[in-house]
Amino acid sequence: MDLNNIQHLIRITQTSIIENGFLGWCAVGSDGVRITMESALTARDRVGVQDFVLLENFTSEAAFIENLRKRFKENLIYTYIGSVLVSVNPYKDLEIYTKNHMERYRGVNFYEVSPHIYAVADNSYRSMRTERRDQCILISGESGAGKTEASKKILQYYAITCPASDQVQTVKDRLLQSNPVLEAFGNAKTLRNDNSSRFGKYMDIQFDFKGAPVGGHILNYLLEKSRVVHQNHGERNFHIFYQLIEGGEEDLLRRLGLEKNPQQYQYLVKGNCPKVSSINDRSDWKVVRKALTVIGFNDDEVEELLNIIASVLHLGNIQFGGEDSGIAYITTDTQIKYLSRLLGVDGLVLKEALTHKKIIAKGEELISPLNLEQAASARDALSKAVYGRTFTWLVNKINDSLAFKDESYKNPSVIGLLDIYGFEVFQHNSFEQFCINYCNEKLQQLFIELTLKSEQDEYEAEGITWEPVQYFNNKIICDLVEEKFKGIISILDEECLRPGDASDITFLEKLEDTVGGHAHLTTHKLADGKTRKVMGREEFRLLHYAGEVNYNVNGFLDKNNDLLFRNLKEVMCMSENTILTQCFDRVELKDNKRPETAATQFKNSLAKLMEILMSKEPSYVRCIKPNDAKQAGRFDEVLIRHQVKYLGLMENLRVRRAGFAYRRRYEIFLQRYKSLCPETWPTWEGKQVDGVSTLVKHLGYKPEEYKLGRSKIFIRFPKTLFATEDALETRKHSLATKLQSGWKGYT
Ligand code: AOV
Ligand code: MG
Repeated sequence: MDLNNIQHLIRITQTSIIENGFLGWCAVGSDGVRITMESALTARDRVGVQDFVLLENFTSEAAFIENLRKRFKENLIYTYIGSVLVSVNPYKDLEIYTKNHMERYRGVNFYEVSPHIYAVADNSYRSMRTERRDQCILISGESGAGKTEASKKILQYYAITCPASDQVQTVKDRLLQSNPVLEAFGNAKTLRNDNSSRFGKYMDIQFDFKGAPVGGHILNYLLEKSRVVHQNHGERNFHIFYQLIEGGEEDLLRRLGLEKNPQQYQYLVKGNCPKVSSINDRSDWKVVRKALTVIGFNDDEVEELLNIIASVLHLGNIQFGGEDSGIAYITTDTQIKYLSRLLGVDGLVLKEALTHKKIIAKGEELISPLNLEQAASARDALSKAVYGRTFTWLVNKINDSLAFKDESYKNPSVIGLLDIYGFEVFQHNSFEQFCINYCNEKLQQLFIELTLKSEQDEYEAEGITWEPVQYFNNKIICDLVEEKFKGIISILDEECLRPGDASDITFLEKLEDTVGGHAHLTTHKLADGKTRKVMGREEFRLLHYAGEVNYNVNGFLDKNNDLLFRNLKEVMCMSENTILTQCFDRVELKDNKRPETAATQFKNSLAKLMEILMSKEPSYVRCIKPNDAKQAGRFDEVLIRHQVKYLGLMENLRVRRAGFAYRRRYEIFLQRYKSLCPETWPTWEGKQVDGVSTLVKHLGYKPEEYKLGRSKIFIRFPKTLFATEDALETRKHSLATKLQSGWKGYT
């Protein structure tokens, strides 16, 4: 048998998976001899089962966990549930992300090689190319489970394996380099993760008709701005502050008026954690500095950006006196001098703005002095606004640099990558955790809608006989948070808008009154004797899909209002720093309308995101965190079982086992494969369903392999479709050979 032929026709069939319970290679030579090359996968690759669908006892959670454990011990962190990839964070570098690995997954069907994040990336890419349908890859899992790492691996895969030209290379470089920059400004060390994403990120990668990445676009979601001014014990501020201080060149720091010691800065000392063993701020600084240049920031822009970062630190060190009189004044003039120079603002005006409040009532300006506490909170509000808006500016700037410039080519194909902040629970949970966990509820809801629910709804709609699988639908929690008038966000907004005695506590009381009886919400007042003990007076508890979280209402109203006094906005508008003048637009000063609250903005942006995701064909990566100690090799069974449960993996498996791997609308299926059957080629005149029926019978599909629904064919095993794809390939190949030898007709 000709070896070239084997290579050309090499295909795995899933026969071996289904029949033997492990993956083996099957190659078919041109002489029709089928050989099995199991050696292509090592014995180690075959520890446990690579697809949970193959578990003998597939309804047993214990068997599921045992399979994960066996594989994890062998550093096999990836396992499928059908086409969903389950990934367990190894907390150590594995040699599985090399160029050689990328090559192994390129253009190869999902089941031909061992499970890998590259297989998911490649599969989406090929679907996008062959079916011309936009894709998205949704990565979920709790904080520290490995979402951000997974999304970076996917991006790297496209950057290395997709076709490139000089122009495309620039786009690839920029796509890759956007990561260190956004992580520097948007990630921080938390108790859950040393590199925790503190913003949600959705990135579109755009491809041209040749399949080369030609552009990108990022949507960012609610940055955790409060971290700029406060960090819990053991946590840090955003990485960029430490990178600049530790890595910044001496004359740069001198110019910025910064000392080489993070402990000097009030905004960096709250968590008492300036250094993290897993992070090298100094070398990260170099990476970020270079990345800014690759993305296309010129020196002036970098200078202005760093002026802002340094200014935030100086702002944090501004202190106030005036305890006796009750009227605040600034006691730290050095900071004002630096701020005035770095931001190009008048020092006196800034001082005045930091200690007075200006409001416009009935067309008249009213200025009143602030007390100590008010001044400190005005200062912090300014720092948060400056940092938050600069972050958005940064994302916009990166988007400009990634923008697809070819006007003549209107509709690039898209693969979207979603990497949000994972579900998190701390000892103290505030407005930020509420938003983050709500965002995770939405993503879980989408997973349910698109896999568990829609799969079963579709069988019903298509008239396919089906044994329903029960699952927990978290829509009830999403509704509790976002419903009009009586959802938590509505109640919070109402308190934010209500003049008079509205406070965090009245918000809590209103929650009790309105949704107190809800199965997923408890408050101190409503809790039974047992839970009352463990619940504070200022807390409400949500029973999320991923577990219980107590939220402390302290600060909810302020954070949701997210107000910045007018005179501070005015100072920023007058700044000579051009980034700031883009961030603080004068138009905002003219508009006296109350802006939407933070939670409502977030809710609306998530609704838009869901629409974007629903319009694309999704793939899922479900990340699992193996232990809370961030340690390699430790498989904490209790923790893992909890995640398997709430991620709905068992239900996912049950639906998958009972279901059909592929489905295609009749017209699409017929269009693609009609050349394989003399009766359907070149056109089928009758009903589409009859054409498909004729075609699959001709191809030798057995009755148990497929079902015909109202508008679609359902195929149970991937191997059936692979065999059909193989036949198509062979047909194309023989056609090409004929054409090469001068053949002109085709019947
Ligand atoms: P997350 O994105 O899911 O958490 P990360 O992707 O940041 O979690 O992963 C946390 C840490 O785990 C990383 O910094 C790595 O040290 C390690 N890690 C994750 N995946 C891998 C991998 N495939 N190989 C080696 N190490 C890995 V959060 O952003 O906090 O929700 O909000
Ligand atoms: Mg992350």
